[in-house]
Amino acid sequence: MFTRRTTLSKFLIEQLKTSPDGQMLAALLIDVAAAIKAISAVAAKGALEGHTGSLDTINVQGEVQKPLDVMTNEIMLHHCDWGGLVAGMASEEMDAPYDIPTEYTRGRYLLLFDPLDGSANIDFNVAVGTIFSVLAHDKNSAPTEADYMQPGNHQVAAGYALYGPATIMVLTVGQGTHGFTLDREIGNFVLTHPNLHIPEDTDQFSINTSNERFWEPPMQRYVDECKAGKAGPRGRDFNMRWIASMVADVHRILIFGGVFSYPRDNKSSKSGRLRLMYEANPIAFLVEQAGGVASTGRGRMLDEQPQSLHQRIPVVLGSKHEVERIEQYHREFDTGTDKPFISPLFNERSLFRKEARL
Ligand code: FBP
Repeated sequence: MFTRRTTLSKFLIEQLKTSPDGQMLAALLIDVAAAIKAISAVAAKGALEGHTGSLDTINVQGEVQKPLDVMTNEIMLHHCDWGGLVAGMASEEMDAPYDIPTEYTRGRYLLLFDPLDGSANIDFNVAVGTIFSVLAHDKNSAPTEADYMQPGNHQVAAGYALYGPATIMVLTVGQGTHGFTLDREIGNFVLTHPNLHIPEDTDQFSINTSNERFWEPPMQRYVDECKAGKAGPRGRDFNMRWIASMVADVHRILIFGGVFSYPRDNKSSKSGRLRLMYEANPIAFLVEQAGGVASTGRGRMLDEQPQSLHQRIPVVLGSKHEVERIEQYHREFDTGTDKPFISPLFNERSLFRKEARL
Protein backbone atom coordinates (compact mmCIF):
# COMPACT_ATOMS: atom_id res chain seq x y z
CA MET A 1 0.00 0.00 0.00
CA PHE A 2 2.80 2.43 0.96
CA THR A 3 4.61 1.85 -2.32
CA ARG A 4 1.56 2.89 -4.34
CA ARG A 5 1.11 6.22 -2.59
CA THR A 6 1.72 9.42 -4.49
CA THR A 7 3.87 11.76 -2.46
CA LEU A 8 3.89 15.52 -3.00
CA SER A 9 7.36 15.43 -4.65
CA LYS A 10 6.36 12.64 -7.02
CA PHE A 11 3.14 14.46 -7.87
CA LEU A 12 4.85 17.81 -8.55
CA ILE A 13 7.64 16.34 -10.66
CA GLU A 14 4.99 14.56 -12.72
CA GLN A 15 2.60 17.55 -13.03
CA LEU A 16 5.32 20.05 -13.91
CA LYS A 17 7.56 17.88 -16.10
CA THR A 18 6.58 19.58 -19.36
CA SER A 19 6.36 23.18 -18.17
CA PRO A 20 9.40 25.44 -18.60
CA ASP A 21 11.08 26.00 -15.23
CA GLY A 22 8.69 23.35 -13.86
CA GLN A 23 11.37 21.59 -11.85
CA MET A 24 12.36 24.87 -10.21
CA LEU A 25 8.75 25.53 -9.25
CA ALA A 26 8.46 21.95 -7.93
CA ALA A 27 11.60 22.49 -5.83
CA LEU A 28 10.18 25.71 -4.38
CA LEU A 29 6.88 24.04 -3.47
CA ILE A 30 8.82 21.25 -1.78
CA ASP A 31 10.65 23.91 0.29
CA VAL A 32 7.26 25.43 1.19
CA ALA A 33 6.04 21.96 2.18
CA ALA A 34 9.10 21.55 4.44
CA ALA A 35 8.24 24.86 6.13
CA ILE A 36 4.67 23.67 6.58
CA LYS A 37 5.85 20.45 8.26
CA ALA A 38 7.96 22.54 10.64
CA ILE A 39 5.01 24.86 11.41
CA SER A 40 2.77 21.85 11.96
CA ALA A 41 5.25 20.45 14.51
CA VAL A 42 5.70 23.79 16.28
CA ALA A 43 1.96 24.62 16.39
CA ALA A 44 1.20 21.17 17.85
CA LYS A 45 3.28 21.97 20.95
CA GLY A 46 0.70 24.58 22.02
CA ALA A 47 0.97 25.79 25.59
CA LEU A 48 3.78 23.27 26.26
CA GLU A 49 6.14 25.65 24.46
CA GLY A 50 4.38 28.85 25.52
CA HIS A 51 2.70 29.42 22.15
CA THR A 52 -0.48 30.94 23.61
CA GLY A 53 -1.13 34.57 24.57
CA SER A 54 -0.01 37.68 22.73
CA LEU A 55 3.22 39.63 22.25
CA ASP A 56 3.41 43.37 22.75
CA THR A 57 4.22 43.89 19.05
CA ILE A 58 1.78 45.08 16.38
CA ASN A 59 2.04 44.05 12.72
CA VAL A 60 1.54 46.25 9.66
CA GLN A 61 -2.19 45.44 9.80
CA GLY A 62 -2.42 47.05 13.24
CA GLU A 63 -3.06 43.61 14.80
CA VAL A 64 -1.40 42.43 18.01
CA GLN A 65 1.00 39.62 17.10
CA LYS A 66 0.97 36.17 18.67
CA PRO A 67 4.25 34.36 19.42
CA LEU A 68 3.43 31.90 16.63
CA ASP A 69 2.80 34.70 14.09
CA VAL A 70 6.43 35.72 14.46
CA MET A 71 7.84 32.20 14.68
CA THR A 72 5.95 30.84 11.67
CA ASN A 73 6.99 33.87 9.62
CA GLU A 74 10.65 33.08 10.40
CA ILE A 75 10.11 29.42 9.51
CA MET A 76 8.70 30.33 6.09
CA LEU A 77 11.52 32.80 5.37
CA HIS A 78 14.36 30.52 6.36
CA HIS A 79 13.06 27.40 4.62
CA CYS A 80 12.73 29.29 1.33
CA ASP A 81 15.45 31.96 1.15
CA TRP A 82 18.58 29.84 0.67
CA GLY A 83 17.83 27.57 -2.28
CA GLY A 84 18.28 29.94 -5.24
CA LEU A 85 14.58 29.67 -6.11
CA VAL A 86 13.08 32.82 -4.63
CA ALA A 87 13.81 36.44 -5.59
CA GLY A 88 11.94 37.95 -2.64
CA MET A 89 9.19 37.28 -0.14
CA ALA A 90 6.31 39.26 1.34
CA SER A 91 4.20 38.37 4.33
CA GLU A 92 1.30 39.59 6.42
CA GLU A 93 3.74 39.88 9.30
CA MET A 94 6.31 42.17 7.59
CA ASP A 95 5.80 45.79 6.56
CA ALA A 96 8.10 45.56 3.54
CA PRO A 97 9.21 42.66 1.31
CA TYR A 98 12.12 40.49 2.44
CA ASP A 99 15.24 40.67 0.29
CA ILE A 100 17.21 37.47 -0.22
CA PRO A 101 20.46 37.67 1.83
CA THR A 102 23.45 38.45 -0.39
CA GLU A 103 25.16 35.14 0.41
CA TYR A 104 22.36 33.26 -1.38
CA THR A 105 21.54 33.14 -5.09
CA ARG A 106 18.47 35.08 -6.12
CA GLY A 107 15.84 32.93 -7.86
CA ARG A 108 12.93 33.47 -10.28
CA TYR A 109 9.92 33.50 -7.97
CA LEU A 110 8.21 35.83 -5.52
CA LEU A 111 6.65 34.06 -2.55
CA LEU A 112 3.85 35.78 -0.64
CA PHE A 113 2.26 34.29 2.46
CA ASP A 114 0.16 34.59 5.55
CA PRO A 115 2.22 32.31 7.81
CA LEU A 116 -0.52 31.72 10.38
CA ASP A 117 -4.03 32.44 9.21
CA GLY A 118 -6.63 32.56 11.98
CA SER A 119 -3.97 32.98 14.66
CA ALA A 120 -6.59 34.38 17.05
CA ASN A 121 -7.75 30.73 17.29
CA ILE A 122 -4.45 29.46 18.71
CA ASP A 123 -5.39 30.08 22.35
CA PHE A 124 -8.50 27.89 21.92
CA ASN A 125 -6.75 25.08 20.01
CA VAL A 126 -8.95 25.61 16.96
CA ALA A 127 -7.62 24.92 13.45
CA VAL A 128 -5.27 27.47 11.87
CA GLY A 129 -3.48 27.57 8.53
CA THR A 130 -0.78 28.94 6.26
CA ILE A 131 -1.64 30.50 2.88
CA PHE A 132 0.87 31.08 0.07
CA SER A 133 1.01 32.50 -3.43
CA VAL A 134 3.81 32.21 -6.01
CA LEU A 135 4.44 34.82 -8.73
CA ALA A 136 7.15 34.82 -11.38
CA HIS A 137 9.99 37.36 -11.30
CA ASP A 138 11.65 37.37 -14.71
CA LYS A 139 14.18 40.13 -14.08
CA ASN A 140 17.78 39.71 -13.02
CA SER A 141 17.55 42.65 -10.64
CA ALA A 142 16.30 42.39 -7.06
CA PRO A 143 12.52 42.85 -6.95
CA THR A 144 11.04 46.18 -5.95
CA GLU A 145 7.62 46.44 -4.32
CA ALA A 146 6.21 47.28 -7.78
CA ASP A 147 7.29 43.82 -9.03
CA TYR A 148 4.90 42.24 -6.53
CA MET A 149 1.92 44.22 -7.90
CA GLN A 150 0.73 41.45 -10.23
CA PRO A 151 -2.91 40.43 -10.45
CA GLY A 152 -3.89 37.00 -9.15
CA ASN A 153 -4.25 35.65 -12.68
CA HIS A 154 -0.43 35.80 -12.89
CA GLN A 155 0.04 33.32 -10.05
CA VAL A 156 2.01 30.23 -11.06
CA ALA A 157 1.11 28.31 -7.91
CA ALA A 158 -0.90 28.79 -4.74
CA GLY A 159 -1.93 26.77 -1.75
CA TYR A 160 -2.63 26.49 1.92
CA ALA A 161 -1.92 24.23 4.84
CA LEU A 162 -4.61 23.43 7.38
CA TYR A 163 -3.36 22.42 10.83
CA GLY A 164 -6.33 20.46 12.15
CA PRO A 165 -6.54 16.95 13.57
CA ALA A 166 -4.46 16.13 10.47
CA THR A 167 -2.19 18.54 8.62
CA ILE A 168 -3.37 18.94 5.04
CA MET A 169 -1.70 20.86 2.23
CA VAL A 170 -3.89 21.90 -0.71
CA LEU A 171 -2.27 23.33 -3.81
CA THR A 172 -2.61 24.22 -7.45
CA VAL A 173 -0.11 24.86 -10.20
CA GLY A 174 -2.95 25.65 -12.60
CA GLN A 175 -3.87 22.02 -13.29
CA GLY A 176 -6.64 21.38 -10.78
CA THR A 177 -6.68 21.64 -7.00
CA HIS A 178 -5.24 18.74 -5.03
CA GLY A 179 -4.98 17.89 -1.32
CA PHE A 180 -2.16 16.05 0.47
CA THR A 181 -2.26 14.73 4.02
CA LEU A 182 0.88 14.70 6.15
CA ASP A 183 1.88 11.19 7.20
CA ARG A 184 3.68 12.20 10.37
CA GLU A 185 5.52 8.91 10.92
CA ILE A 186 7.03 8.89 7.45
CA GLY A 187 7.29 12.69 7.13
CA ASN A 188 5.70 12.80 3.67
CA PHE A 189 2.71 14.62 2.25
CA VAL A 190 0.59 11.99 0.49
CA LEU A 191 -2.00 12.71 -2.21
CA THR A 192 -5.35 12.01 -0.53
CA HIS A 193 -7.71 14.49 -2.24
CA PRO A 194 -6.96 14.58 -5.98
CA ASN A 195 -8.98 16.89 -8.22
CA LEU A 196 -11.11 18.59 -5.60
CA HIS A 197 -14.37 19.83 -7.03
CA ILE A 198 -16.74 22.38 -5.49
CA PRO A 199 -20.39 21.54 -6.25
CA GLU A 200 -22.18 24.33 -8.14
CA ASP A 201 -25.12 24.34 -5.73
CA THR A 202 -25.07 24.45 -1.97
CA ASP A 203 -27.15 25.17 1.09
CA GLN A 204 -24.18 26.21 3.28
CA PHE A 205 -22.95 29.73 3.88
CA SER A 206 -20.02 30.96 5.90
CA ILE A 207 -19.90 34.56 7.09
CA ASN A 208 -19.49 36.43 10.37
CA THR A 209 -23.12 37.52 10.78
CA SER A 210 -22.28 39.62 13.85
CA ASN A 211 -21.13 42.22 11.32
CA GLU A 212 -24.41 42.22 9.40
CA ARG A 213 -25.33 45.78 10.34
CA PHE A 214 -22.08 47.02 8.76
CA TRP A 215 -22.54 45.28 5.40
CA GLU A 216 -23.85 46.70 2.16
CA PRO A 217 -27.50 45.95 1.32
CA PRO A 218 -26.77 43.24 -1.32
CA MET A 219 -24.94 41.10 1.25
CA GLN A 220 -27.65 41.74 3.86
CA ARG A 221 -30.26 40.70 1.32
CA TYR A 222 -28.42 37.46 0.46
CA VAL A 223 -27.95 36.38 4.07
CA ASP A 224 -31.47 37.42 5.13
CA GLU A 225 -32.88 35.30 2.32
CA CYS A 226 -30.75 32.30 3.37
CA LYS A 227 -31.82 32.71 7.01
CA ALA A 228 -35.50 32.85 6.02
CA GLY A 229 -35.11 29.26 4.78
CA LYS A 230 -38.08 27.39 3.35
CA ALA A 231 -40.46 30.24 4.18
CA GLY A 232 -38.35 32.81 2.28
CA PRO A 233 -37.71 33.51 -1.39
CA ARG A 234 -35.07 30.73 -1.65
CA GLY A 235 -37.66 28.12 -0.67
CA ARG A 236 -35.16 25.94 1.18
CA ASP A 237 -33.26 25.85 4.47
CA PHE A 238 -29.60 26.88 4.67
CA ASN A 239 -26.94 26.00 7.22
CA MET A 240 -24.24 28.35 8.51
CA ARG A 241 -20.65 27.73 9.70
CA TRP A 242 -18.00 30.25 10.84
CA ILE A 243 -14.69 28.97 12.19
CA ALA A 244 -12.93 32.38 11.93
CA SER A 245 -9.99 30.69 10.24
CA MET A 246 -10.40 31.32 6.53
CA VAL A 247 -8.40 28.25 5.62
CA ALA A 248 -10.65 25.96 7.68
CA ASP A 249 -13.84 27.55 6.30
CA VAL A 250 -12.53 27.31 2.73
CA HIS A 251 -11.36 23.72 3.19
CA ARG A 252 -14.90 22.68 4.11
CA ILE A 253 -16.14 24.38 0.93
CA LEU A 254 -13.56 22.57 -1.20
CA ILE A 255 -14.76 19.27 0.24
CA PHE A 256 -18.55 19.79 0.58
CA GLY A 257 -19.37 23.03 -1.25
CA GLY A 258 -20.67 26.26 0.23
CA VAL A 259 -20.17 29.97 -0.06
CA PHE A 260 -17.67 31.95 2.03
CA SER A 261 -17.67 35.70 2.36
CA TYR A 262 -15.83 38.45 4.20
CA PRO A 263 -17.64 41.31 2.47
CA ARG A 264 -17.09 45.02 2.19
CA ASP A 265 -18.32 46.71 5.36
CA ASN A 266 -18.26 50.10 7.01
CA LYS A 267 -16.89 48.77 10.30
CA SER A 268 -13.19 49.58 10.06
CA SER A 269 -12.22 49.82 6.42
CA LYS A 270 -14.58 49.81 3.46
CA SER A 271 -12.65 46.94 1.94
CA GLY A 272 -13.46 44.17 4.37
CA ARG A 273 -10.80 42.33 6.31
CA LEU A 274 -8.92 39.92 4.09
CA ARG A 275 -5.70 40.79 2.28
CA LEU A 276 -5.69 40.54 -1.52
CA MET A 277 -2.20 39.34 -2.26
CA TYR A 278 -1.56 36.60 0.25
CA GLU A 279 -5.07 35.57 1.34
CA ALA A 280 -7.74 36.31 -1.30
CA ASN A 281 -5.69 35.68 -4.46
CA PRO A 282 -4.20 32.29 -3.56
CA ILE A 283 -7.55 31.03 -2.25
CA ALA A 284 -9.29 32.38 -5.38
CA PHE A 285 -6.85 30.48 -7.60
CA LEU A 286 -7.53 27.24 -5.69
CA VAL A 287 -11.29 27.79 -5.78
CA GLU A 288 -11.36 28.46 -9.54
CA GLN A 289 -9.18 25.43 -10.20
CA ALA A 290 -11.74 23.38 -8.24
CA GLY A 291 -14.63 24.63 -10.40
CA GLY A 292 -15.83 27.34 -8.00
CA VAL A 293 -16.06 31.11 -8.42
CA ALA A 294 -14.10 33.76 -6.50
CA SER A 295 -15.27 37.34 -6.62
CA THR A 296 -15.07 40.69 -4.90
CA GLY A 297 -18.87 40.80 -5.23
CA ARG A 298 -18.38 43.09 -8.21
CA GLY A 299 -15.84 41.24 -10.35
CA ARG A 300 -13.42 38.34 -10.67
CA MET A 301 -10.92 38.36 -7.79
CA LEU A 302 -8.03 37.18 -9.97
CA ASP A 303 -8.43 40.17 -12.31
CA GLU A 304 -8.01 42.77 -9.55
CA GLN A 305 -4.94 44.93 -10.10
CA PRO A 306 -3.25 45.23 -6.69
CA GLN A 307 -2.58 48.76 -5.47
CA SER A 308 -0.42 47.89 -2.47
CA LEU A 309 1.14 44.88 -0.80
CA HIS A 310 -1.16 44.77 2.20
CA GLN A 311 -4.34 45.90 0.42
CA ARG A 312 -7.63 44.53 1.75
CA ILE A 313 -10.43 43.32 -0.50
CA PRO A 314 -14.05 42.12 -0.14
CA VAL A 315 -14.26 38.35 -0.71
CA VAL A 316 -17.10 36.12 -1.92
CA LEU A 317 -16.18 32.62 -3.06
CA GLY A 318 -17.27 29.02 -3.39
CA SER A 319 -20.17 27.28 -5.12
CA LYS A 320 -20.75 28.85 -8.54
CA HIS A 321 -24.48 29.49 -8.44
CA GLU A 322 -24.46 31.14 -5.00
CA VAL A 323 -21.49 33.41 -5.80
CA GLU A 324 -23.16 34.40 -9.07
CA ARG A 325 -26.35 35.21 -7.17
CA ILE A 326 -24.44 37.46 -4.77
CA GLU A 327 -22.79 39.22 -7.73
CA GLN A 328 -26.24 39.68 -9.25
CA TYR A 329 -27.52 41.28 -6.00
CA HIS A 330 -24.55 43.69 -6.10
CA ARG A 331 -25.32 44.58 -9.73
CA GLU A 332 -29.00 45.15 -8.94
CA PHE A 333 -28.07 47.33 -5.96
CA ASP A 334 -25.56 49.35 -7.99
CA THR A 335 -28.12 50.00 -10.72
CA GLY A 336 -31.00 50.67 -8.33
CA THR A 337 -32.99 47.64 -9.51
CA ASP A 338 -32.68 45.52 -6.36
CA LYS A 339 -35.58 44.09 -4.43
CA PRO A 340 -34.49 44.04 -0.77
CA PHE A 341 -35.97 41.15 1.16
CA ILE A 342 -37.88 42.03 4.33
CA SER A 343 -38.19 38.98 6.55
CA PRO A 344 -41.72 38.29 7.84
CA LEU A 345 -40.16 38.52 11.32
CA PHE A 346 -39.42 42.18 10.73
CA ASN A 347 -42.37 43.33 8.63
CA GLU A 348 -44.64 46.25 9.49
CA ARG A 349 -47.03 44.20 11.61
CA SER A 350 -44.44 42.25 13.53
CA LEU A 351 -43.25 42.88 17.06
CA PHE A 352 -39.77 43.51 15.70
CA ARG A 353 -38.54 46.28 13.45
CA LYS A 354 -35.48 45.88 11.26
CA GLU A 355 -32.99 48.74 11.82
CA ALA A 356 -32.64 51.22 8.98
CA ARG A 357 -30.35 49.74 6.33
CA LEU A 358 -26.96 51.16 5.36
P1 FBP B 1 -5.35 36.71 10.50
O1 FBP B 1 -4.67 36.39 9.19
O2 FBP B 1 -4.86 37.97 11.13
O3 FBP B 1 -5.33 35.56 11.41
O4 FBP B 1 -6.89 37.10 10.14
C1 FBP B 1 -7.62 36.52 9.07
C2 FBP B 1 -8.86 35.86 9.56
O5 FBP B 1 -8.51 35.11 10.68
C3 FBP B 1 -9.51 34.93 8.54
O6 FBP B 1 -8.88 33.72 8.55
C4 FBP B 1 -10.92 34.84 9.07
O7 FBP B 1 -11.83 34.56 8.06
C5 FBP B 1 -11.14 36.18 9.67
O8 FBP B 1 -9.88 36.74 9.97
C6 FBP B 1 -11.97 36.13 10.91
O9 FBP B 1 -12.32 37.42 11.22
P2 FBP B 1 -13.40 37.80 12.36
O10 FBP B 1 -12.70 37.62 13.66
O11 FBP B 1 -13.71 39.23 12.04
O12 FBP B 1 -14.57 36.90 12.20
